[in-house]
Amino acid sequence: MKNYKLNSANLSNLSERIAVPQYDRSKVKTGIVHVGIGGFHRAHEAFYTDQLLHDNSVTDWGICGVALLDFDTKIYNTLKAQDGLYTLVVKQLDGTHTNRVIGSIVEYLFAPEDPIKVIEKMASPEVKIISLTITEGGYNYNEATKAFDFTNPLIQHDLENPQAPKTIFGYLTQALKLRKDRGLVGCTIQSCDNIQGNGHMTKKMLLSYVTTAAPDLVAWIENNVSFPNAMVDRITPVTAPIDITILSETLGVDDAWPVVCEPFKQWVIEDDFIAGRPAWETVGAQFVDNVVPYERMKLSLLNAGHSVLGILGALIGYNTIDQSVSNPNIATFLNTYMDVEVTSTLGDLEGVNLDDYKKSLLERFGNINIKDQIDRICSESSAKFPIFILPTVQSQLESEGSVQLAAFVVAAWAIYSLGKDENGADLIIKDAMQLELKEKALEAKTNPEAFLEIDSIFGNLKTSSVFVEAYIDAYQDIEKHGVEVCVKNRNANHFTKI
Ligand code: CS2
Repeated sequence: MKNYKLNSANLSNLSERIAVPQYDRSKVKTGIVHVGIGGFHRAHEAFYTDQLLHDNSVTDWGICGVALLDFDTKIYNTLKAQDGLYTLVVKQLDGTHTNRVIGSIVEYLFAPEDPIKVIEKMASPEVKIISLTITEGGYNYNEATKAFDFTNPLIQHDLENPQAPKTIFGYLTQALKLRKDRGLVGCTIQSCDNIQGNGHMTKKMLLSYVTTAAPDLVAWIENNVSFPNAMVDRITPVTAPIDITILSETLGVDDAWPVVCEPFKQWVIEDDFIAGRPAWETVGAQFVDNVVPYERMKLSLLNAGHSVLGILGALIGYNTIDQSVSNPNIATFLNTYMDVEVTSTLGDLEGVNLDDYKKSLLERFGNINIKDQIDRICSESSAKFPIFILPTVQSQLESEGSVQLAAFVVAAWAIYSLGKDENGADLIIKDAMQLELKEKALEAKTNPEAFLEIDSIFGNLKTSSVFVEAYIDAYQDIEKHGVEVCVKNRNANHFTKI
């Protein structure tokens, strides 16, 4: 079998072996600029949009993918070499793979190379939506001050260099300024990140920046830009070298960066698109009036569930989420956490059967084929805990509910932050706050509470004696007996209490 590099010229040769776009990509114009072309975007929004271009023969909703950071050189170069094409490998529960070449990314830009080009693209009249996957940490929100973090050196850089920004806030401000100055219509800025009220957050953070950087623009944004909230979901592990090899050896497709993901996908969006939108509902997205309860459900069950499995599993020495959830003690702990500490905080979720949802999560976590990396899950925990776990703790404290299991996970995170698992092996910790976490984790060895003093993560949680007591108890217990024994005891105690 002859191998072909994945690019436009080779598509017809590849079409006998793999599903390829059936629409004429050369006719598709950019209607969406998307910032952050990592795996998740390519498994989610770009996938839905590919399906839309395919089913509806529309031509005005192609995507221009923007790589914002220096760090993104590799993905930019890959997409450029492959004319924006890549393979989406859906790993089914039965071990089979469904492969499909996605064609919705029709343009790609590398912001550090040519910032003006990116600003112009965002400002161009045919672009109706600027969507974002810039990660939880990318919104520059400080949990302690509950405000935009102007001390961030990159933000200072953008304020001083508006024509050559480095952050999303600098780019959006310049692009919206151009739209206003040119008398153009506004657009929608659509967050696709795992943040409660992600549209609200985007608006709040952008307006904070604009109030300082370009105060005249504030009113225009208020009137001409919409920020729909959305819940996004599809588990997308980091592509492993073996994924590249399998495609090459079984199908003869040489794709330098395929994306792998689970079959499940969900996108629930508020219908608030000031300049129009694609009919994503025709390809499975749901449009609702208020997405906030769905977001809360997903963040505090799925994403928090991931963090629970990730941190506890990492300490035991596991590498993947399925290994962690296949340990019955950990699975019981997670179930109890979801049932006892999370469920009552979710309020009314009309039309959702929470029991089924929780059951399906356990199944998704257990998918042995996707090998979702614990390193991926634990990365940037300093941005994740305040969104995934701490709001639940806050709610529970307010209603005098249990916080025992959440406190246990936070204690495990403090120990994890020392950088060794329980067998003495090094943990790979990737976190923007790595140094501070380590410093506080070291202090916590003699004074466990020290870890809770990181205000930008924990806010004033250290003042809750109920939480602190449970946390210290868990910390000392884990140190003495290890995660697994403690989890087992907690499971048993919990059930006797009920
Ligand atoms: C994960 C998410 O990063 C994480 O910690 O929980 O990436 C998760 O896989 C996605 O949100 C699934 O939709």
